Amino acid sequence: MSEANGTQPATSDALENLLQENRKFAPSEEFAANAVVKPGIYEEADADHEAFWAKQARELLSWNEDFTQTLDWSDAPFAKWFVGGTLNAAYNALDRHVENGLGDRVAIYFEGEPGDSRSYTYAQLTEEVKKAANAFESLGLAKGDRVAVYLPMIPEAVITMLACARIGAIHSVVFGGFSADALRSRIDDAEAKLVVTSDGTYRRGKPSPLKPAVDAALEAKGHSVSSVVVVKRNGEPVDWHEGRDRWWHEVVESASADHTPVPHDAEHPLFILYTSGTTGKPKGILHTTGGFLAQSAFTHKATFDLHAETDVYWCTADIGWVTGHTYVTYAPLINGATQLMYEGTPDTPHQGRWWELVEKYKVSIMYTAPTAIRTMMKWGEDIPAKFDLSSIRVLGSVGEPINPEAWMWYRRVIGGDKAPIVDTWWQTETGAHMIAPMPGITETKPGSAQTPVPGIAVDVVDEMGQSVPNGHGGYLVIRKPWPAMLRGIWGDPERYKETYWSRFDNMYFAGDGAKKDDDGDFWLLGRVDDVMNVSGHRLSTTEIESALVSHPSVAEAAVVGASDETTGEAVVAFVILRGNAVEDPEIVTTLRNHVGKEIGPIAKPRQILVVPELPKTRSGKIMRRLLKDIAEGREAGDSSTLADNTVMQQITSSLKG
Ligand code: 6R9
Repeated sequence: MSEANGTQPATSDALENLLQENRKFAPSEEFAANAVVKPGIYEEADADHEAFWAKQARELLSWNEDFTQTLDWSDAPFAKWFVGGTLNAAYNALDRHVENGLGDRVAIYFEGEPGDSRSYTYAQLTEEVKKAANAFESLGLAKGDRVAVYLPMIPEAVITMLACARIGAIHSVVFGGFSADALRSRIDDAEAKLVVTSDGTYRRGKPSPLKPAVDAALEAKGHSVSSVVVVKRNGEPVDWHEGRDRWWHEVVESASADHTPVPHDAEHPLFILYTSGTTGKPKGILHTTGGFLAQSAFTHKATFDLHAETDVYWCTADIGWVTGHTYVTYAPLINGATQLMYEGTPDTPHQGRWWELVEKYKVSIMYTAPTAIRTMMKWGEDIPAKFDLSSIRVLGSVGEPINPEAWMWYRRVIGGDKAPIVDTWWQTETGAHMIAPMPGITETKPGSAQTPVPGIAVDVVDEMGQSVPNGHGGYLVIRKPWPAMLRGIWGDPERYKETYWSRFDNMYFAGDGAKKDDDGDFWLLGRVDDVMNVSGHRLSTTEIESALVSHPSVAEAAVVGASDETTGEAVVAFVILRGNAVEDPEIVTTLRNHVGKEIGPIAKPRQILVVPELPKTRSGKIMRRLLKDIAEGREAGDSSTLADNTVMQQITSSLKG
């Protein structure tokens, strides 16, 4: 770990706390007896990991052409899974269930923030996707073209993604909270031909616009977009660009509901999803069809103990993040599950909204993030206590390490002290769960993601890439290719190799620190690189720093993630102002808004501290570790390697003043 980055000290504090944790919760006999996954699965997967995945792929997916080779790793680290196989993702998610007599099963219960609701059976959703596929084709979209999706959490988002998959077009979903600039850079990088958006959505009881950001993104000439399809959601007035813009209800609703899915190669690209890396430029993570779907479907079934006939599943993630891709759009539908989709915020119109929905839809599997759980803890347990949560039988967590207190609260208050908690570690890059308990087998431990998913080879290694013994910490790596692994970074194969495969020989380096406890269970300790995790969302320090220095008032900026009780980490920025800006009393607000505009509101620093200098090593690297000490209210640590060791003194006295 570099001197300049400084997550190490925080990591060892976290370790000490976690070592005190020794509670264990075994599944009840009844749960274990009815569980989808039986003991023995680990041995089966260990015996032959390729055979294991081949079996899952054949059992969980319908192939037009069976594959002839499970894994081709001859061009490592570029993997090919299920070579020679062909299939259609949308057919697997929809048509085949209708053909199998499940057309009347509800696929999606949708609940809008204002309280409107609608539901789609598998038959209805299939019809909508066929219409959307025809509509997109009528706009000139063809196999391999890219589509930017900038939509709120409404069924049209899922319909759009599946319609793309059906055609073989590649979707690139951009989170609705990202700015016009962020949207434009993603449109440009993928050279998207079509944008699908909406007039807007509802946020905290008020209409919130989306279309204006698309208009702003496409204002400057030289882009690749020929059509924009607009879903009418909140009815707010929008500007209209004749010839470019079309209403969804005109093009999609009038399209034919007959559409034959064509089979695509197992390695045909399914989607691109941009994620923050350690440099300023987001990476377009590329996923392909067969492997992604196989591991997604398997993990969704195994980790959540899905009984598709009876369960009601709810993942609270937005489709703008990978969790919304794998565990909202694809896996639940591939598995024929019934799921709930909710548009809004958890506290509108009241802080019990989520629990009201659990009661209303009898949600049995809930999947959310630690930041949400901690927020609910703050609001108080008398709020969920007002609702009937007895339908809940499995609780999932994702996005960041879950602290034992939040884990215990989740289990006791939401899970009625009986529902197993599955803490799932994975990434945009891994595509699907990689470390997670199997709820009918694993004795769960508060705060630990515990065991690699069957068929996944996870390890913790030291600086030299040697596996560490139990009871030790180090870097989290993946030793063998896995079906849902990213196939590359869009347009940049070198960066793919460099980012993930260059730190250790023949191992994928995830960027996370982890520890193995005495039982060999995994405990995740956060990022070891310059990526922050704010409410489960990845933000790059570099990206926010470049946004700050792009403002004319800022000479230099350094950003750190400071621990925050609710959001896990919070963005804290240290800036050196240019001479003429020093006297501006509004400067902090101006800069926060500037970051919001450049990247999106989620990236706005919680705090911006104006300082006279930044601590740097002789080689010019900013020592973020020292800034983190200040941001977290500690005495700054060892500053002996600073080029100028009076700098910390200058900073602290300027902040006091
Ligand atoms: C799925 C998702 C990935 C990063 C990852 C890690 C953190 C995710 C976690 C977790 C501890 C968990 N992370 N799940 N850390 N325990 N259960 O969040 O993908 O947005 O790409 O973030 O999130 O640091 O490296 P993504």
